[in-house]
Amino acid sequence: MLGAVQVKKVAAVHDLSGVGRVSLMMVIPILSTMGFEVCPLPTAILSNHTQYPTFSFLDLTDEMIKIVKAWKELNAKFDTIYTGYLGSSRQIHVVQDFIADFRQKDTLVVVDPVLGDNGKLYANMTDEMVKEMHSLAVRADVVTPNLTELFYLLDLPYKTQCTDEEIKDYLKRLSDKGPEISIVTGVPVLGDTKKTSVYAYSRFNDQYWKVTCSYLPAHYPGTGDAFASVVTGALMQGDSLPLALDRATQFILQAIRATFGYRYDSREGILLEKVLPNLNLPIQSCSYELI
Ligand code: PXL
Repeated sequence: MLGAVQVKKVAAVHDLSGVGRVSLMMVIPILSTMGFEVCPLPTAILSNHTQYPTFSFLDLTDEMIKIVKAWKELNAKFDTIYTGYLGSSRQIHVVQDFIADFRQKDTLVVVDPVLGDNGKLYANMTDEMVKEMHSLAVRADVVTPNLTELFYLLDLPYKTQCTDEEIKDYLKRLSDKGPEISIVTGVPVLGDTKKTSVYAYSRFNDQYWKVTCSYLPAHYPGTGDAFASVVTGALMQGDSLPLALDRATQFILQAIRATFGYRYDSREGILLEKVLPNLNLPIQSCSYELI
């Protein structure tokens, strides 16, 4: 309609961590840069992310209930609901109710099931959280675990040496529980330690995709948040799934390359500020494969 507002809204259900770039401090700049209004529903406030040895932690479950109630009274509407790090197992029920209340026919629901990395749960995460996160993930349209989180969600032992066929089977099993699209990040390439892949399954056309890129030997917290944010933004912009995967993978690689050469405490995360404008450049080359 002529003159109607064109800026889509995304409700972003993530924590706010003051130091170390993760969660809302990734989600807000990335999705704003990609042209969307971000409406945060903060899950917890932390001094810094939980990969530092100490942190303060304020659980916002009770406040979230009030925020959701106020949003209902306002009749707020969201094109997308995108969840990440959650603060307690009880809170996951609040998030499920929020999704049930605000989901409409065309709402995109993205669940990044933030639980752990490198085969281990993050500090503060419990088996109860894993169970609840599973019940949230199966309600998503798009789910974006890393390899560790994928194994936790499927209740399988963690391993890093996986064939294409195994990953395809895991993604199919996850999608069979509900999500239209299942994506897994950070899968080491068999026999090549200098490469890493992301894989995705789309139930709609029963297709599997893979994007492989260079792996640099450094660990930066928050890259999963950045990846899921770019995938969310790309899908909201109307990109196909493989294009969204390619854009997110290339963006993370650019960000890691922009960070890697410095003398720097990697716990502070990728230097997002140096690469944000890249999100508005046309994609230079695609490397996705149908597998
Ligand atoms: O990037 C995932 C993440 C999000 N939020 C908090 C975290 C982490 C990972 O460590 O600690 C608070």
